[in-house]
Amino acid sequence: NSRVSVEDGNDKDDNFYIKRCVELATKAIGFTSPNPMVGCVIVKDGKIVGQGFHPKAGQPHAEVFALRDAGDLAENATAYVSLEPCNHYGRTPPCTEALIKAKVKKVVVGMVDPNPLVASKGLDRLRGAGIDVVVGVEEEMCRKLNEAFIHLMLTGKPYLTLRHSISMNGQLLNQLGEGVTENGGYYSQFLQEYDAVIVSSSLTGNLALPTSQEPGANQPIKIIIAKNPCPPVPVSIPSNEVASKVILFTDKDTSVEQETTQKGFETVVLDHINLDAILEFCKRRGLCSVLLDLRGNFGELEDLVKEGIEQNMLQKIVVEVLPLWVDSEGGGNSLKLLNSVRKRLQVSNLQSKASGKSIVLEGYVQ
Ligand code: AOF
Ligand code: ZN
Repeated sequence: NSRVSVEDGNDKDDNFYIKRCVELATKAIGFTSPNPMVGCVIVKDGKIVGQGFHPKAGQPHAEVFALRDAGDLAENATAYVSLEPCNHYGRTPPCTEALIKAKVKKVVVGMVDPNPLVASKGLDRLRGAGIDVVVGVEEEMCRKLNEAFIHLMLTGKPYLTLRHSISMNGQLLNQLGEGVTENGGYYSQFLQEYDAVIVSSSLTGNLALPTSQEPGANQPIKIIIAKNPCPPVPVSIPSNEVASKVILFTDKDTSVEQETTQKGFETVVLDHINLDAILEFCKRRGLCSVLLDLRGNFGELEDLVKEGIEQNMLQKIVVEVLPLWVDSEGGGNSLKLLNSVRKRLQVSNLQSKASGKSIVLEGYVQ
């Protein structure tokens, strides 16, 4: 075991173990909302003697699983946690007390918990009990892991991402590229991170509703927007969709055909369909991350996109570029939709990756 100390006094092993915590935490990707994903390892004499992650809201926290796993070996050990241990009674008791009781010597934390109920109080409690505490190891990685949770805690709003596909000549496409929806494709991986995905009712026709193909993946709740000027266009939803996973949002001027209402999907009727109301609904349901997915005949989503951009409601934008050059016929609604919005957005940390035959761009709205 070679322990190398770096200049700021941060032990390189600390980074290694916090990365391991993040890796453990992601085993519960998509399943923890409204809670964050958290991982914990207990290390003694350079060896991992216990590990755990938070699987789901209502279940024990990462520290509890890791301490159980370590048993008596936790005494005088170092606990690594990707998020500050909580110091409050929520659905579960405080992790600080569990760590103190287990007599750990030191706690290394990835980032402070933005939850106002915790917000450094967990660190204070541990220090008060004579435990050595280090904070801010691999902080960026820990933040990225829980960007939706952090956003919700700081703003009180669910995290909102806009996704769309374009051709090489910059036309909006209503299709996805080859290979991206399959297991391992960006779209399949990306979907499992979201609690809800908003799609147009036309997606329920020939195009399949968004489903992640990752084994055992979280499947986001599908929020179907059924909105039509006159005459109302029928909404048909494949019967293989589990009713509890579909919520229909409509307005009082749209008549949803009987065939659909009979399927028993939860239906929310608003005076006017708007993003703010949908996000508020999601928040009340404990849905922290929402994907506005421009697929199908996304005319029904046009006002939502405009509202999202004009009211600065977007946190992330994902654009898939397909290796296609299309004419005005093949390009869905063309860029008219997005260009009609009178607002500039600054995007930061733009990153690209290849998936299937497409290139995917991802950036954060400042
Ligand atoms: C931790 N370890 O693994 C998680 C933490 O209702 P509860 O008891 O589940 O508490 C939820 C809050 O606890 C959540 O909002 C966040 O602040 C923190 N989550 N804390 O020490 C964990 N998941
Ligand atoms: Zn806790």
